[in-house]
Amino acid sequence: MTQITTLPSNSSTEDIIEVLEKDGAAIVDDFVSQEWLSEFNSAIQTSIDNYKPFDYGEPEAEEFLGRQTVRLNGLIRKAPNYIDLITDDRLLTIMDHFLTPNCGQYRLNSSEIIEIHGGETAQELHWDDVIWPAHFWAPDLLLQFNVMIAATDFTESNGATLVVPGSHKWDHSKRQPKQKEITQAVMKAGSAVFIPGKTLHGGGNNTDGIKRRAIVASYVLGWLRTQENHFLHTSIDEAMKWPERVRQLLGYDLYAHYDENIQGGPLGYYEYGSPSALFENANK
Ligand SMILES: O=C(O)CCC(=O)C(=O)O
Ligand SMILES: [Fe+2]
Repeated sequence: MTQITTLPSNSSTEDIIEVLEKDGAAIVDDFVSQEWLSEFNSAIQTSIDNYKPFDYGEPEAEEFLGRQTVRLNGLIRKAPNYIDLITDDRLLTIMDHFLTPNCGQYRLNSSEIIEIHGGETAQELHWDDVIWPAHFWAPDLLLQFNVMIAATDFTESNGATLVVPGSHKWDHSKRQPKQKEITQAVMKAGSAVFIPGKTLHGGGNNTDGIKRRAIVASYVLGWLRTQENHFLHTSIDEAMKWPERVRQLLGYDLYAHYDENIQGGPLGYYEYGSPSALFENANK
């Protein structure tokens, strides 16, 4: 039976990167503190209590996103301490390693709650990079990197994420996982599972009715469109109060990069310059 390597909370980013390079997945125990998690969970609870199912449109989208699953995005607005997560030094070091070889600057792609309730069926195994056509043109180019924090315990019976370690190196058009190659990200609340965009994975089925809540922070190459439109969850006045790095991650920057390996930009003009001009007198 295959397993995801679980690393202790004091692991170095080098150790985490080594496992991720080899297996395409890793769990880090106690990645966030219990204090941070309870503050986050209290802040988000109102939004979860007020949740009204979205109309996802196509039945395929409904099937994929889940009929017994509460999903929310816009976490930057719904839970103020989400900012600490997306600017966590360890996360950014790992993103620097995996994403900056393919771009100048990366951005936050999506911020999500995925709370799987009783009766939810397993999500189709997939790789997250598939939402950009570039995935099919350049199947080996990593576009996006997903980190999921367990906001409740993830167990075999409440929908812990299904993961296929090693699948980041497969030719996905040729190879399907065998049952024994699929495992689950079983972990305690506060732990994190790292899933780069070429690794096969999917939400698990919930047979015991105990709610399984994940906090997602995914990052994407800065020259691709982000899955979530972060601007619409905030205002310039609110963004003014954030640290500059948070604004950059949310897209209030100009993407430009020119070196011998990769060239592109400028993208994201505001008045033919960087949107950061809007914040010139704000906190750095
Ligand atoms: O909820 C999970 O465990 C995984 C969800 C997922 O992979 C997705 O929605 O893309
Ligand atoms: Fe996914």
